[in-house]
Amino acid sequence: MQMTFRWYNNGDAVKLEQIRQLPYVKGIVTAVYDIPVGEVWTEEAIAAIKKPIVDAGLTFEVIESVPVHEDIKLGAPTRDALIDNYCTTIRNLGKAGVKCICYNFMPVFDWLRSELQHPMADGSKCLAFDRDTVLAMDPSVTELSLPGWDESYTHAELLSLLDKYKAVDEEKLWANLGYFLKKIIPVCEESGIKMAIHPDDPPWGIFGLPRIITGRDALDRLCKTVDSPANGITLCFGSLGCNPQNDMVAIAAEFAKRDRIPFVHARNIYISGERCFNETAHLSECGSLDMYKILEALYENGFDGYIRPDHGRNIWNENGRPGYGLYDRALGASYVCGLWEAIEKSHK
Ligand code: CS2
Ligand code: MN
Repeated sequence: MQMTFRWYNNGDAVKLEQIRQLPYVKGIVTAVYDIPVGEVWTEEAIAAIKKPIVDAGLTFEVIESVPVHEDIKLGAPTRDALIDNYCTTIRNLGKAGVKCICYNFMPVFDWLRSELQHPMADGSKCLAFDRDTVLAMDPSVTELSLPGWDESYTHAELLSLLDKYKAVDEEKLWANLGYFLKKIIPVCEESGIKMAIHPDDPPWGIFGLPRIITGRDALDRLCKTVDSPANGITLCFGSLGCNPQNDMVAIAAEFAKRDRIPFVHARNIYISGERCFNETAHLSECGSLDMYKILEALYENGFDGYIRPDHGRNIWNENGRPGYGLYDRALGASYVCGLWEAIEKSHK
């Protein structure tokens, strides 16, 4: 297991000097943010983000994310050229020593929440999802902006994208994912890279958009689509775990055993109702997930990939990027490393 920490390069209020003082964090998870989606990440652009990380004594082995252009998800005629660019980016990342690429295949939106600063009883703030509040923000019927997304799209762009997806149901999205994977996985194999698809967050369809990476059967189908260890998953506890039907301990055990988990996002959430949840401190007793049991299932089934703490709360008045401040993620990483040490030593 290698503990890592997500860092948004020089644009991040959290500094590498701070991260390097967390002795259990060995590596950085980052991305090139200034190249438009669909274009090639050049060797120069990759070298520029890598340098400060290795200079700080941290590893540069995990990318989150190389975003997938909407035309690939839509299966548009332009997709072949875009997939060629994606393959070139994979090759360039492989040359720079990257071993794992996290990505997602969610149409239009990545994660969705109703609130980014949900007040908790102890004065901390967290990301929360309330089903009715989110449904009331449907961009096709209101002008309301979705928390976290108002800078990514204009209202007109959103409407046009939502319109294009009317022709893409779940099966079509699976077909488009399969088309993409069949082209990129051989390139990953040559480049020493494992792809790690991030589950849909939350794992159910929203605003009529299909979402397919939602639970155990979907992960099984994904693995079978291209049967290679390079075609893996990011086991994001909080994304899958907010559907109580997803047995996270069983999922962790099964896919670690199948050697398909190169990357783990350790996050706890509290399920407060049907399709309602809020994020919590990482500690098991704070949320609905048994972090110890999930990590133990990973350990017992041979997991030896990368882990990072996912989404922290906003504590101590930090006011960081939603989910990505320093303090609560640092506490989360420490907690996960503590659990891991205990699991390791009790299994000797
Ligand atoms: C992340 C995702 O912040 C988060 O919720 O887990 O945004 C993740 O980076 C992407 O889905 C991966 O492509
Ligand atoms: Mn995640």
